[in-house]
Amino acid sequence: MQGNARTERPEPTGSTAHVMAVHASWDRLCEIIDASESFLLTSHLFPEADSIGSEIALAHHLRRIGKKRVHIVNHGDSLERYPFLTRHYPIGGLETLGPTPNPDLYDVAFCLDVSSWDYTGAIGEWIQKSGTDVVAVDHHRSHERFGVLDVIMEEAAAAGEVLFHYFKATGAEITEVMAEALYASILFDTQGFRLSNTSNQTLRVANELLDHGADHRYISAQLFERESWARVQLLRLALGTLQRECDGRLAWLSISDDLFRLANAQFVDGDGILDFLLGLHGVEVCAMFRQLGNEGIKATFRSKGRQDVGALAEDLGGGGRATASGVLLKMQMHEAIGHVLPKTYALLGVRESVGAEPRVTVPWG
Ligand SMILES: [Mn+2]
Repeated sequence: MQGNARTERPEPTGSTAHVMAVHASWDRLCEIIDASESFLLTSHLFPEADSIGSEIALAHHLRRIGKKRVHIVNHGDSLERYPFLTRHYPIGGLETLGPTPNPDLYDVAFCLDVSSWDYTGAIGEWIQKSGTDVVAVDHHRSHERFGVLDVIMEEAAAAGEVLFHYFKATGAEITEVMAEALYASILFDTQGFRLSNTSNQTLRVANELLDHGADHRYISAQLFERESWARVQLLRLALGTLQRECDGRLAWLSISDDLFRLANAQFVDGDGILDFLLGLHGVEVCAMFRQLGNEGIKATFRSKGRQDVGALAEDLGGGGRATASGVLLKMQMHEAIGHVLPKTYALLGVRESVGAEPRVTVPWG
């Protein structure tokens, strides 16, 4: 059993004020963990590898330092996509918590990799109504600061990278399972160290995680080479709606409920399509409009780095990072597209769409 004692401290980068703020956060986080016995860990809707990797790594750490009650609870299914991570720790749904918010069930609720209550679903509602103290650990610039402590490192590539710095700062042992989970977080959120959130520091952290037993080739294969047939069918149908505008600098597509049905796929199966579009030569920004049942349209954005799609999403009422962002619009598909596209043209510095490809008519378009 390992204590939570602080040992050597690597210096965070950035301004003096930022360094001091980060140090203060580690101290405060350490105090909160020391003073608590029961923990609820959650993340955003449709949790992906950064969410789950962060949850698994933190749950393992808390168990190793002797905490008895540590529950990971997510809204929606998180078990199918990353069995190599989820085999290491049970992940429950709302049924774990029970229907009535109970302030006595947990001392602390960790909200990992999520910038707003809007993206926490039923679990977030339960936490808010229960009045449980919240600690947020995140790397999104637009974080709404809803915790008794918010540890937000915007320079970190992933929530998993933030947790790594915490473990290092407090001298916690990083086990092989934790290293694998954190490496998966970072590898996923940088899409294989390709996105502009990949800093020197990120690569140094990744290197240390390899030293702690993470296997780069294995984790890469688990994250990027396990596409389901339904996901590839959805990609095929979604590409039928692909539009190229602004002289090829903007690419966008839309996925209606019909397409999800045709592909026998779910909303979450559309994740990753934008990263594929970003591979197009000449494209600087891409957008995807996905119908989320009756909730509305989820618009997501990617940028190669010149344009700040985080600011675009914030302007629309959502959030994210400069290179990856999103917003849920309570609109019909055509309204959402009409609302968002002019703003993407403006982001690219053009007044209106120019050089649009003639739209290909497809039966489901
Ligand atoms: Mn993340």
